[in-house]
Amino acid sequence: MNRVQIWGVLNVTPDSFSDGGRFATTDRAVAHGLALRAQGADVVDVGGASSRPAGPVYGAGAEPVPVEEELRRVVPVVRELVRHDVLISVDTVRPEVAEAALREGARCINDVSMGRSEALLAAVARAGAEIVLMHNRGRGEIHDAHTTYADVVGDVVRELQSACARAEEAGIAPERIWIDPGLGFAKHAEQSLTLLARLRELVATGRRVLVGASRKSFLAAAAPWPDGTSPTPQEREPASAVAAAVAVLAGATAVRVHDVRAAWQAVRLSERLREAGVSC
Ligand code: PMM
Repeated sequence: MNRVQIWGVLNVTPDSFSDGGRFATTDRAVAHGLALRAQGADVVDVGGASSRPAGPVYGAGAEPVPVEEELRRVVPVVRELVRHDVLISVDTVRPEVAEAALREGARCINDVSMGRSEALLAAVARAGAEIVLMHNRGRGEIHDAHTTYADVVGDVVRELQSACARAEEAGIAPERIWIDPGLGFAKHAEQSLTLLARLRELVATGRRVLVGASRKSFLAAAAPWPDGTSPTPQEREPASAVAAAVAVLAGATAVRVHDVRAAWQAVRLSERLREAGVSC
């Protein structure tokens, strides 16, 4: 069976929920990208604009970043990491950023808008690159208009399938398309938990599945501290490792994580367990 990929998150942003500001300069971001690779990341996922959605979890959500600023953050980091032969995905919803990153040698665009932009899809198709279509509604805000599902897993699979069809119509080869359940985006904590528990239904589509549970608030909601307080994002590593293990046992192709060293152990052990017959 193929090895499960580990995608290391590299947020070149001042305001990401879990590691905001730590890698906001090009030099620090490049150094962290190289460290992630050395720790075992197969892909480094570079983001220059936080996608933190508005709602009860994050309040007002992330400030919109002008496209010039996103380009300024992302392009030099991609250029330098590609020069060091790091496989790069770029987390963006903007066609200008996708196009510039692909020109610098990024192999994949991680699109948390599930393929909303025709121009972005066309840029990926032209470059012969890969795309992650992450399930989302609106900008991921957690309010009734977005979080009403007949059956959260069935609806997410159906909406992802129609996004895949649009990507294929735009000229992206089916084997270059990934799907992602979009945990925490337009989903209450219980809905994210259900998607993780029933991940097999996404895997059954035959598409490659990427799962991003790392440090998300639904993990904290499921496992608050004994005094009722919520573990901080950094305190969610043990839960993140469990979620990565569940994803591997359900047949995911890759996990997107902040702490690559912790995920390495969880993923490698889960692969051994899967070979021994354990499944989720
Ligand atoms: N989550 C975040 C950002 N980008 N991309 C994909 N494909 N899947 C995710 O779950 C996902 C994502 C949340 O923010 P973070 O970068 O701070 O983890």
